[in-house]
Amino acid sequence: MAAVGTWGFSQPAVERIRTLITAGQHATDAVENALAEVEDDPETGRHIVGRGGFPNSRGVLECDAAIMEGTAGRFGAVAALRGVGAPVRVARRVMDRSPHSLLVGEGATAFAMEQGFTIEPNDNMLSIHSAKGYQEFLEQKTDVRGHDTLGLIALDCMGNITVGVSTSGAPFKSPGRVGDSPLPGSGLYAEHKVGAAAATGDGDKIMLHCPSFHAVQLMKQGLSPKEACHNVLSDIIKRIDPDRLFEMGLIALNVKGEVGAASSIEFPYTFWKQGKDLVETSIQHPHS
Ligand code: SD4
Repeated sequence: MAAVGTWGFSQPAVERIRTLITAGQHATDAVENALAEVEDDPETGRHIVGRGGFPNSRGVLECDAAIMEGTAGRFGAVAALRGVGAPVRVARRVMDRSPHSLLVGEGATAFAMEQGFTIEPNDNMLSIHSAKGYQEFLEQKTDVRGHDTLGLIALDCMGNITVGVSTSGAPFKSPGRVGDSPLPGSGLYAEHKVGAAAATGDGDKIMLHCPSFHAVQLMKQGLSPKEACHNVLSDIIKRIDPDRLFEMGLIALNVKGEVGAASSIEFPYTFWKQGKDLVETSIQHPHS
């Protein structure tokens, strides 16, 4: 059993996964539940995940979330979803109860309604902090930037590996903008008997490189999660103009419970492995 999460603020969510999988919960349920708790609390998630996230340029919160289960190779995602406090729960329904993989915008909202989710007015979706941030954006008094997708990977006691991600995307983005997070292979990827990976950072750039798919394929070829993440990042660096290197953090976990990360920025991530008492935080320094 093991779990890993992007950024320091994933610590309580990784702790939650540890409790759930130790009690025998399936990795998919544990990832969904841990992500949803952060999403639905407006004060957690650094204002970039679920309820309480920064809205788009018109003041409306639009969220992206996805879940991928390695065991059965299943995937579900929503993008630019409005009015739902815990978008990953809708992504899970897309995976479990629809013939589709990704639903966006109005169609995602309609599906959520059909599935019994309450669609809340936008005012309920913003926190005091995110509403204030939006006001400052309108008054051109803010330089809020953020690349803080919450990505979580869990390996349960049966060897199931599942990855989930959630974000409200780039603060004050264009309506309808979708980042890397809900795109399989870019924001997340999982493969049975191999491992899983998740990305965070500048999704408009990340999505061109499919880093999560790449990392999992390298683990399949025998690389450790750390080697895989580093190879993905160096491969990107080789292919782009150095001045155009973008913000990206990548985490990976294999089915042996080994963890790795690589980043182009200072990137804390948190992890736990069976046999350890505590969820630990590690800081990945750029290119190190
Ligand atoms: C995205 N990678 O939507 C996500 C979250 C983020 O700026 O980093 N936002 O691009």
